[in-house]
Amino acid sequence: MELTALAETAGADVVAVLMQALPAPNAATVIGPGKLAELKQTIDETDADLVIFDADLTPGQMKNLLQKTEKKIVDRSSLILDIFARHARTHEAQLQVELAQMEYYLPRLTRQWTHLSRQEGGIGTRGPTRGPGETQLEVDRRAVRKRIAYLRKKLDKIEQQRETRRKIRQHYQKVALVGYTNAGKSSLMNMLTDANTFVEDRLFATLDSTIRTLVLEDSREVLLIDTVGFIKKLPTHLVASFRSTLNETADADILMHVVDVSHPAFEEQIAVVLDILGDLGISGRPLLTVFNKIDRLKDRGLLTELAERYPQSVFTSATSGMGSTALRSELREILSKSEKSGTLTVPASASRLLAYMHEKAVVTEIRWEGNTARVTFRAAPDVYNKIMTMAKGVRE
Ligand SMILES: Nc1nc2c(ncn2[C@@H]2O[C@H](COP(=O)(O)OP(=O)(O)OP(=O)(O)O)[C@@H](O)[C@H]2O)c(=O)[nH]1
Ligand SMILES: [Mg+2]
Repeated sequence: MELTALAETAGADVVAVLMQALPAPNAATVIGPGKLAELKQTIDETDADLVIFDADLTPGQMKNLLQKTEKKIVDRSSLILDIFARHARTHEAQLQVELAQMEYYLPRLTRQWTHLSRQEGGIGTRGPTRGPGETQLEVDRRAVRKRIAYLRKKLDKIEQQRETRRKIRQHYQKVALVGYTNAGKSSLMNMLTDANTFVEDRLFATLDSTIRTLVLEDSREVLLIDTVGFIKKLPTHLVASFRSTLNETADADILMHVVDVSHPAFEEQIAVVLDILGDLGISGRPLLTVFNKIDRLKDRGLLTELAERYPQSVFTSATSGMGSTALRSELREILSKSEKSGTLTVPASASRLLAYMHEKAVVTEIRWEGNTARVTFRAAPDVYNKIMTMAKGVRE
Protein backbone atom coordinates (compact mmCIF):
# COMPACT_ATOMS: atom_id res chain seq x y z
CA MET A 1 0.00 0.00 0.00
CA GLU A 2 1.31 3.42 -0.91
CA LEU A 3 0.70 4.98 2.51
CA THR A 4 2.76 2.20 4.11
CA ALA A 5 5.64 2.96 1.74
CA LEU A 6 5.37 6.65 2.53
CA ALA A 7 5.29 5.99 6.29
CA GLU A 8 8.34 3.76 6.07
CA THR A 9 10.16 6.31 3.94
CA ALA A 10 9.51 8.78 6.76
CA GLY A 11 11.07 6.38 9.25
CA ALA A 12 7.94 4.91 10.84
CA ASP A 13 7.51 1.27 11.73
CA VAL A 14 4.05 0.24 10.52
CA VAL A 15 2.34 -2.03 13.06
CA ALA A 16 -1.23 -2.07 11.76
CA VAL A 17 -3.27 -0.92 8.76
CA LEU A 18 -6.96 -0.11 9.03
CA MET A 19 -9.24 0.63 6.11
CA GLN A 20 -12.66 2.16 5.80
CA ALA A 21 -14.73 2.93 2.74
CA LEU A 22 -17.24 5.69 3.43
CA PRO A 23 -19.51 7.44 0.92
CA ALA A 24 -18.39 10.70 2.53
CA PRO A 25 -15.86 11.37 5.28
CA ASN A 26 -17.20 11.93 8.77
CA ALA A 27 -17.13 15.69 9.37
CA ALA A 28 -15.79 15.49 12.91
CA THR A 29 -13.39 12.55 12.79
CA VAL A 30 -13.06 11.47 9.08
CA ILE A 31 -13.66 7.84 10.06
CA GLY A 32 -16.98 6.71 11.58
CA PRO A 33 -17.53 6.06 15.29
CA GLY A 34 -17.27 2.26 14.91
CA LYS A 35 -13.95 2.49 13.08
CA LEU A 36 -12.74 4.97 15.68
CA ALA A 37 -13.42 2.43 18.44
CA GLU A 38 -11.56 -0.19 16.43
CA LEU A 39 -8.68 2.24 16.00
CA LYS A 40 -8.48 2.84 19.75
CA GLN A 41 -8.42 -0.89 20.36
CA THR A 42 -5.69 -1.38 17.76
CA ILE A 43 -3.64 1.36 19.39
CA ASP A 44 -3.91 -0.42 22.75
CA GLU A 45 -3.01 -3.78 21.28
CA THR A 46 -0.06 -2.63 19.22
CA ASP A 47 1.17 0.11 21.52
CA ALA A 48 1.34 2.45 18.52
CA ASP A 49 2.36 6.00 19.24
CA LEU A 50 1.35 7.59 15.97
CA VAL A 51 -1.70 7.43 13.70
CA ILE A 52 -1.31 8.30 10.04
CA PHE A 53 -4.33 9.04 7.84
CA ASP A 54 -4.29 8.66 4.07
CA ALA A 55 -6.70 11.58 3.75
CA ASP A 56 -6.05 15.22 4.40
CA LEU A 57 -7.56 16.32 7.69
CA THR A 58 -9.04 19.66 8.56
CA PRO A 59 -7.56 21.38 11.62
CA GLY A 60 -10.82 20.48 13.44
CA GLN A 61 -10.67 16.79 12.54
CA MET A 62 -7.07 16.67 13.62
CA LYS A 63 -7.94 18.18 16.98
CA ASN A 64 -10.84 15.77 17.55
CA LEU A 65 -8.80 12.72 16.62
CA LEU A 66 -5.99 13.83 18.88
CA GLN A 67 -8.40 14.20 21.80
CA LYS A 68 -10.08 10.85 21.14
CA THR A 69 -6.95 8.76 20.60
CA GLU A 70 -4.46 10.73 22.69
CA LYS A 71 -1.94 9.90 20.01
CA LYS A 72 -0.06 12.00 17.54
CA ILE A 73 -2.09 12.39 14.36
CA VAL A 74 -0.46 12.84 10.98
CA ASP A 75 -2.33 13.28 7.72
CA ARG A 76 -1.18 12.50 4.20
CA SER A 77 -0.01 16.03 3.44
CA SER A 78 2.01 16.42 6.62
CA LEU A 79 3.58 13.01 6.08
CA ILE A 80 4.69 13.97 2.57
CA LEU A 81 5.91 17.33 3.89
CA ASP A 82 7.92 15.46 6.47
CA ILE A 83 9.57 13.26 3.84
CA PHE A 84 10.38 16.29 1.74
CA ALA A 85 11.94 17.94 4.79
CA ARG A 86 14.13 14.91 5.40
CA HIS A 87 15.22 14.65 1.78
CA ALA A 88 15.78 18.30 0.87
CA ARG A 89 19.45 18.68 0.12
CA THR A 90 19.89 21.89 -1.81
CA HIS A 91 19.39 25.24 -0.14
CA GLU A 92 16.51 26.05 -2.46
CA ALA A 93 14.72 22.77 -1.80
CA GLN A 94 15.10 23.33 1.93
CA LEU A 95 13.57 26.79 1.69
CA GLN A 96 10.75 25.50 -0.51
CA VAL A 97 9.90 22.71 1.90
CA GLU A 98 10.04 24.98 4.92
CA LEU A 99 7.69 27.44 3.23
CA ALA A 100 5.22 24.66 2.46
CA GLN A 101 5.45 23.41 6.05
CA MET A 102 4.88 26.82 7.56
CA GLU A 103 1.85 27.41 5.40
CA TYR A 104 0.50 24.02 6.30
CA TYR A 105 1.05 24.52 10.03
CA LEU A 106 -0.19 28.08 10.35
CA PRO A 107 -3.94 27.30 10.46
CA ARG A 108 -3.21 24.26 12.64
CA LEU A 109 -1.28 26.05 15.35
CA THR A 110 -3.72 25.46 18.17
CA ARG A 111 -3.07 24.72 21.79
CA GLN A 112 -4.85 21.36 21.76
CA TRP A 113 -3.02 20.19 18.70
CA THR A 114 0.42 21.09 19.94
CA HIS A 115 -0.26 19.56 23.35
CA LEU A 116 0.74 16.04 22.34
CA SER A 117 2.76 16.51 19.23
CA ARG A 118 5.31 18.57 21.13
CA GLN A 119 6.33 15.72 23.35
CA GLU A 120 8.31 13.42 21.11
CA GLY A 121 10.56 13.88 18.16
CA GLY A 122 9.86 12.22 14.83
CA ILE A 123 7.16 12.46 12.25
CA GLY A 124 4.96 15.51 12.40
CA THR A 125 7.09 17.41 14.86
CA ARG A 126 9.19 19.29 12.38
CA GLY A 127 6.94 22.29 12.44
CA PRO A 128 7.72 25.58 14.09
CA THR A 129 8.51 25.61 17.80
CA ARG A 130 5.38 25.84 19.81
CA GLY A 131 4.66 26.82 23.35
CA PRO A 132 1.62 26.49 25.63
CA GLY A 133 -0.97 29.17 26.25
CA GLU A 134 -2.97 31.46 24.00
CA THR A 135 -0.54 34.34 24.35
CA GLN A 136 2.31 32.12 23.38
CA LEU A 137 0.17 30.91 20.50
CA GLU A 138 -0.23 34.45 19.17
CA VAL A 139 3.49 34.98 19.47
CA ASP A 140 4.03 31.74 17.55
CA ARG A 141 1.61 32.70 14.83
CA ARG A 142 3.30 36.03 14.37
CA ALA A 143 6.68 34.33 14.21
CA VAL A 144 5.42 31.87 11.59
CA ARG A 145 3.98 34.64 9.44
CA LYS A 146 7.25 36.54 9.65
CA ARG A 147 9.16 33.44 8.65
CA ILE A 148 6.81 32.86 5.70
CA ALA A 149 7.44 36.40 4.45
CA TYR A 150 11.20 35.91 4.86
CA LEU A 151 11.18 32.58 2.99
CA ARG A 152 9.14 34.03 0.13
CA LYS A 153 11.63 36.86 -0.26
CA LYS A 154 14.58 34.48 -0.26
CA LEU A 155 12.94 32.22 -2.82
CA ASP A 156 12.10 35.19 -5.04
CA LYS A 157 15.77 36.05 -5.13
CA ILE A 158 16.76 32.51 -6.07
CA GLU A 159 14.05 32.53 -8.71
CA GLN A 160 15.62 35.62 -10.29
CA GLN A 161 18.99 33.89 -10.51
CA ARG A 162 17.29 30.88 -11.99
CA GLU A 163 15.71 33.14 -14.62
CA THR A 164 19.16 34.30 -15.69
CA ARG A 165 20.39 30.76 -16.03
CA ARG A 166 17.27 29.88 -17.96
CA LYS A 167 17.91 32.66 -20.49
CA ILE A 168 21.35 31.23 -21.12
CA ARG A 169 19.81 27.85 -21.82
CA GLN A 170 17.00 29.01 -24.03
CA HIS A 171 18.69 28.09 -27.28
CA TYR A 172 18.83 24.43 -26.42
CA GLN A 173 15.99 22.02 -26.87
CA LYS A 174 14.95 20.65 -23.51
CA VAL A 175 13.68 17.26 -22.53
CA ALA A 176 12.16 16.89 -19.08
CA LEU A 177 11.80 13.65 -17.19
CA VAL A 178 8.46 13.50 -15.43
CA GLY A 179 6.74 10.70 -13.61
CA TYR A 180 5.54 9.14 -10.44
CA THR A 181 8.01 9.06 -7.58
CA ASN A 182 10.36 6.06 -7.67
CA ALA A 183 9.60 5.32 -11.37
CA GLY A 184 13.30 5.53 -12.25
CA LYS A 185 13.69 9.08 -13.64
CA SER A 186 17.08 9.71 -12.07
CA SER A 187 18.26 6.23 -13.07
CA LEU A 188 17.31 6.95 -16.68
CA MET A 189 19.13 10.25 -16.55
CA ASN A 190 22.22 8.42 -15.36
CA MET A 191 21.82 5.81 -18.08
CA LEU A 192 21.53 8.45 -20.80
CA THR A 193 24.16 10.91 -19.67
CA ASP A 194 26.59 9.16 -17.32
CA ALA A 195 25.46 11.64 -14.75
CA ASN A 196 25.69 10.86 -11.11
CA THR A 197 22.23 11.78 -10.05
CA PHE A 198 21.09 10.53 -6.68
CA VAL A 199 19.15 7.29 -7.03
CA GLU A 200 17.57 5.48 -4.15
CA ASP A 201 14.78 3.05 -3.56
CA ARG A 202 12.71 5.48 -1.61
CA LEU A 203 9.98 7.93 -2.42
CA PHE A 204 11.02 11.46 -3.30
CA ALA A 205 14.74 10.82 -3.62
CA THR A 206 15.02 13.83 -5.91
CA LEU A 207 13.75 17.22 -4.76
CA ASP A 208 15.55 19.69 -6.94
CA SER A 209 16.25 19.76 -10.62
CA THR A 210 19.39 18.44 -12.22
CA ILE A 211 20.23 19.46 -15.77
CA ARG A 212 22.67 17.57 -17.95
CA THR A 213 23.66 17.78 -21.57
CA LEU A 214 22.60 14.81 -23.61
CA VAL A 215 24.46 14.27 -26.87
CA LEU A 216 22.49 12.31 -29.42
CA GLU A 217 23.89 10.28 -32.30
CA ASP A 218 23.51 13.09 -34.85
CA SER A 219 25.74 15.10 -32.45
CA ARG A 220 22.76 17.18 -31.51
CA GLU A 221 22.95 18.49 -27.95
CA VAL A 222 19.84 18.74 -25.84
CA LEU A 223 19.34 19.46 -22.17
CA LEU A 224 17.89 16.70 -20.03
CA ILE A 225 16.09 17.80 -16.89
CA ASP A 226 15.45 15.52 -13.94
CA THR A 227 13.19 16.82 -11.26
CA VAL A 228 10.90 16.06 -8.35
CA GLY A 229 8.52 13.13 -8.74
CA PHE A 230 4.78 13.24 -8.47
CA ILE A 231 2.39 11.37 -6.19
CA LYS A 232 -1.33 11.01 -5.74
CA LYS A 233 -2.77 13.96 -3.76
CA LEU A 234 0.42 15.96 -3.82
CA PRO A 235 -0.06 18.62 -1.12
CA THR A 236 -1.06 21.91 -2.71
CA HIS A 237 1.37 23.90 -0.55
CA LEU A 238 4.16 21.77 -1.93
CA VAL A 239 3.13 22.26 -5.53
CA ALA A 240 3.03 26.02 -4.91
CA SER A 241 6.42 26.10 -3.20
CA PHE A 242 8.04 23.92 -5.80
CA ARG A 243 6.66 25.90 -8.69
CA SER A 244 10.03 27.36 -9.61
CA THR A 245 11.61 23.89 -9.62
CA LEU A 246 8.75 22.63 -11.72
CA ASN A 247 9.14 25.61 -14.03
CA GLU A 248 12.21 23.91 -15.43
CA THR A 249 9.81 21.24 -16.58
CA ALA A 250 7.34 23.80 -17.88
CA ASP A 251 10.14 25.05 -20.12
CA ALA A 252 10.71 21.72 -21.78
CA ASP A 253 10.04 21.02 -25.45
CA ILE A 254 9.49 17.32 -24.84
CA LEU A 255 8.26 15.44 -21.82
CA MET A 256 9.59 11.98 -21.13
CA HIS A 257 6.99 10.33 -18.95
CA VAL A 258 8.73 7.59 -16.98
CA VAL A 259 6.47 4.79 -15.76
CA ASP A 260 7.41 1.95 -13.42
CA VAL A 261 5.66 -0.73 -15.45
CA SER A 262 6.42 -3.35 -12.79
CA HIS A 263 4.30 -1.49 -10.25
CA PRO A 264 0.85 -3.08 -9.79
CA ALA A 265 -0.83 0.36 -9.85
CA PHE A 266 1.14 1.78 -12.78
CA GLU A 267 -2.00 2.64 -14.78
CA GLU A 268 -3.32 4.73 -11.91
CA GLN A 269 0.08 6.39 -11.55
CA ILE A 270 0.02 7.33 -15.23
CA ALA A 271 -3.36 9.01 -14.72
CA VAL A 272 -2.10 10.90 -11.65
CA VAL A 273 0.94 12.21 -13.53
CA LEU A 274 -1.13 13.32 -16.53
CA ASP A 275 -3.50 15.08 -14.14
CA ILE A 276 -0.70 16.98 -12.41
CA LEU A 277 0.80 17.95 -15.77
CA GLY A 278 -2.61 19.34 -16.67
CA ASP A 279 -2.75 21.31 -13.41
CA LEU A 280 0.69 22.72 -14.11
CA GLY A 281 -0.51 23.78 -17.55
CA ILE A 282 2.07 21.72 -19.44
CA SER A 283 0.03 18.90 -20.87
CA GLY A 284 0.10 19.88 -24.55
CA ARG A 285 3.78 19.00 -25.14
CA PRO A 286 5.07 16.13 -27.24
CA LEU A 287 5.13 13.25 -24.81
CA LEU A 288 7.21 10.11 -24.94
CA THR A 289 6.08 7.39 -22.56
CA VAL A 290 8.97 5.37 -21.17
CA PHE A 291 7.91 2.09 -19.64
CA ASN A 292 10.78 1.39 -17.28
CA LYS A 293 11.84 -1.54 -15.09
CA ILE A 294 10.89 -4.11 -17.72
CA ASP A 295 13.54 -6.42 -16.23
CA ARG A 296 11.14 -6.98 -13.36
CA LEU A 297 8.24 -8.07 -15.55
CA LYS A 298 7.36 -11.72 -15.60
CA ASP A 299 4.74 -11.35 -18.29
CA ARG A 300 6.22 -9.73 -21.39
CA GLY A 301 2.83 -10.00 -23.11
CA LEU A 302 1.90 -6.79 -21.33
CA LEU A 303 4.49 -4.94 -23.41
CA THR A 304 2.84 -5.86 -26.71
CA GLU A 305 -0.46 -4.60 -25.40
CA LEU A 306 1.08 -1.37 -24.13
CA ALA A 307 2.93 -0.73 -27.39
CA GLU A 308 -0.43 -0.77 -29.14
CA ARG A 309 -2.14 1.49 -26.64
CA TYR A 310 0.73 3.97 -26.42
CA PRO A 311 2.02 4.55 -29.96
CA GLN A 312 4.74 6.93 -28.80
CA SER A 313 6.44 4.74 -26.23
CA VAL A 314 9.63 2.83 -25.51
CA PHE A 315 10.54 0.10 -23.06
CA THR A 316 13.61 0.36 -20.87
CA SER A 317 15.45 -1.02 -17.94
CA ALA A 318 17.51 1.83 -16.57
CA THR A 319 19.51 -0.45 -14.30
CA SER A 320 20.61 -2.81 -17.07
CA GLY A 321 20.77 -0.29 -19.92
CA MET A 322 18.16 -2.16 -21.94
CA GLY A 323 16.25 0.04 -24.40
CA SER A 324 18.78 2.85 -24.32
CA THR A 325 19.31 2.90 -28.10
CA ALA A 326 15.59 2.83 -28.85
CA LEU A 327 14.99 5.65 -26.40
CA ARG A 328 17.69 7.81 -27.96
CA SER A 329 16.46 7.30 -31.49
CA GLU A 330 12.85 7.95 -30.47
CA LEU A 331 13.97 11.21 -28.85
CA ARG A 332 15.85 12.19 -31.98
CA GLU A 333 12.78 11.51 -34.05
CA ILE A 334 10.49 13.66 -31.90
CA LEU A 335 13.05 16.45 -31.70
CA SER A 336 13.48 16.61 -35.44
CA LYS A 337 9.71 16.87 -35.89
CA SER A 338 9.62 20.09 -33.88
CA GLU A 339 12.51 21.57 -35.83
CA LYS A 340 12.42 24.15 -38.57
CA SER A 341 14.72 24.06 -41.54
CA GLY A 342 15.98 26.77 -43.85
CA THR A 343 18.65 27.90 -46.29
CA LEU A 344 20.64 31.11 -45.91
CA THR A 345 23.25 32.94 -47.93
CA VAL A 346 25.93 34.06 -45.50
CA PRO A 347 29.05 36.12 -46.26
CA ALA A 348 32.31 34.68 -44.95
CA SER A 349 32.75 37.83 -42.86
CA ALA A 350 29.72 36.88 -40.75
CA SER A 351 31.87 34.53 -38.70
CA ARG A 352 29.79 34.91 -35.56
CA LEU A 353 26.63 33.78 -37.34
CA LEU A 354 28.41 30.86 -38.99
CA ALA A 355 29.91 29.75 -35.71
CA TYR A 356 26.52 29.99 -34.04
CA MET A 357 24.88 27.92 -36.75
CA HIS A 358 27.51 25.22 -36.45
CA GLU A 359 27.19 25.11 -32.71
CA LYS A 360 23.44 25.28 -32.17
CA ALA A 361 21.89 24.03 -35.40
CA VAL A 362 22.39 20.97 -37.53
CA VAL A 363 24.04 22.13 -40.76
CA THR A 364 23.07 19.65 -43.44
CA GLU A 365 24.79 21.30 -46.40
CA ILE A 366 27.20 24.14 -46.99
CA ARG A 367 28.23 25.37 -50.46
CA TRP A 368 30.78 28.08 -50.96
CA GLU A 369 30.59 30.41 -53.94
CA GLY A 370 33.48 32.82 -53.68
CA ASN A 371 33.08 34.66 -50.42
CA THR A 372 29.55 33.58 -49.62
CA ALA A 373 28.17 30.34 -48.34
CA ARG A 374 24.79 28.80 -48.94
CA VAL A 375 23.97 27.04 -45.71
CA THR A 376 21.13 24.59 -45.35
CA PHE A 377 20.31 23.81 -41.75
CA ARG A 378 17.66 22.69 -39.29
CA ALA A 379 17.25 23.86 -35.72
CA ALA A 380 14.91 24.14 -32.77
CA PRO A 381 12.35 26.94 -33.27
CA ASP A 382 14.17 29.25 -30.79
CA VAL A 383 17.50 28.74 -32.49
CA TYR A 384 15.94 29.09 -35.92
CA ASN A 385 14.48 32.48 -34.95
CA LYS A 386 17.75 33.66 -33.48
CA ILE A 387 19.61 32.67 -36.65
CA MET A 388 17.10 34.56 -38.79
CA THR A 389 17.48 37.66 -36.61
CA MET A 390 21.27 37.46 -36.79
CA ALA A 391 21.14 36.99 -40.56
CA LYS A 392 18.99 40.08 -40.89
CA GLY A 393 21.60 42.02 -38.88
CA VAL A 394 24.31 40.83 -41.26
CA ARG A 395 22.42 42.01 -44.35
CA GLU A 396 21.65 45.46 -42.96
N1 LIG B 1 14.83 -3.38 -11.42
C1 LIG B 1 14.91 -2.11 -11.80
N2 LIG B 1 15.02 -1.13 -10.88
C2 LIG B 1 15.09 0.14 -11.31
C3 LIG B 1 15.04 0.49 -12.68
N3 LIG B 1 15.12 1.83 -12.79
C4 LIG B 1 15.22 2.30 -11.54
N4 LIG B 1 15.21 1.29 -10.63
C5 LIG B 1 15.29 1.41 -9.16
O1 LIG B 1 14.14 2.10 -8.71
C6 LIG B 1 14.47 2.93 -7.60
C7 LIG B 1 14.08 4.38 -7.86
O2 LIG B 1 14.87 4.90 -8.89
P1 LIG B 1 15.11 6.47 -9.07
O3 LIG B 1 15.86 6.65 -10.32
O4 LIG B 1 15.65 7.08 -7.81
O5 LIG B 1 13.60 6.94 -9.26
P2 LIG B 1 13.04 8.44 -9.43
O6 LIG B 1 11.94 8.37 -10.42
O7 LIG B 1 14.16 9.38 -9.74
O8 LIG B 1 12.44 8.68 -7.98
P3 LIG B 1 12.20 10.08 -7.19
O9 LIG B 1 13.40 10.93 -7.35
O10 LIG B 1 12.01 9.58 -5.80
O11 LIG B 1 10.95 10.68 -7.74
C8 LIG B 1 15.97 2.73 -7.38
O12 LIG B 1 16.14 1.75 -6.38
C9 LIG B 1 16.47 2.25 -8.71
O13 LIG B 1 17.64 1.48 -8.61
C10 LIG B 1 14.93 -0.58 -13.64
O14 LIG B 1 14.85 -0.39 -14.85
N5 LIG B 1 14.85 -1.85 -13.14
MG1 LIG C 1 14.87 10.96 -8.74
